[in-house]
Amino acid sequence: MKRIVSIQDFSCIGKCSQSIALPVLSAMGLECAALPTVLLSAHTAFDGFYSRELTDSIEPITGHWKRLGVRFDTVYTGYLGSEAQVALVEQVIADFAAALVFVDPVMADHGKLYPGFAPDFPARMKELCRRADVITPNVTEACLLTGENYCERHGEGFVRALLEKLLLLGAKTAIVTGIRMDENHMGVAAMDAAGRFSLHNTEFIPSVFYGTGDLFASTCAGALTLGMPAPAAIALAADYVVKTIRVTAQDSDARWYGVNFEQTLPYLMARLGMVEENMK
Ligand code: PXL
Repeated sequence: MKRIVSIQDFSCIGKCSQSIALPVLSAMGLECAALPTVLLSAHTAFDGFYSRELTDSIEPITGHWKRLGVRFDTVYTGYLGSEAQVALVEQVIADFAAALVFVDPVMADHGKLYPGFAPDFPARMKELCRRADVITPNVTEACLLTGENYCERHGEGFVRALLEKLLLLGAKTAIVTGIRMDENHMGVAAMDAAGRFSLHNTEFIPSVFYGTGDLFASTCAGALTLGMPAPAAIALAADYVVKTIRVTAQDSDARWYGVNFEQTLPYLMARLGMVEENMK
């Protein structure tokens, strides 16, 4: 069985980060080791959240894993609480020499940094992106990483330039989520080091749910770890997110500030050929 280490926060309430990565990667048939970076009562969109950085625990945990001789096929990083944590994660990447390093530079959305991130955090995140095989910023994060101006409508020229600038950071494949070329679609654009460009458009559903970026990243990291080519991994992850948003939008009780991905795991597994065709 392939093994992936997911390095991001644990939010007790609000579906995001580890509470998405663990079930999604498990459903995909991967063993997921979770290294929590921050413990939060609820994710940062909730007023008055309690947060405790677990920076001091990272080295003791990974030190134990090293002594045990644990190996990972993929290192997958998401929400990191501080620049000190970025440095520790760089060390994890160096120590475990995984075949795939997947960095989701979680720090911002809708043109703004998430609460708690200092304005110079993106510069540090850029350094981490250098060590990645694959990076998956949303448009806001991609603009912060490249110095492009954030905008809400994206022509192909803008998207290609964004991807080219992201690749200059050093990753082998850059994937940008939340591309809005027209009213009715939302897309995921990608470019690899050979300059191959792809755009996967899905229906745009006008609702805002937290954790959709995490759902995309977990699914995409899982699919790449399973050996899928990048375009297929992107299509699977984007389709799964849209299916999940559609289901969540119908739930008048969807109050936990996250998407109901639990209800759509059978779809994901069916797409992977893990359950009966008729569950698609
Ligand atoms: O979904 C990204 C994310 C991850 N972790 C925490 C967050 C957010 C977005 O708000 O608050 C703690």
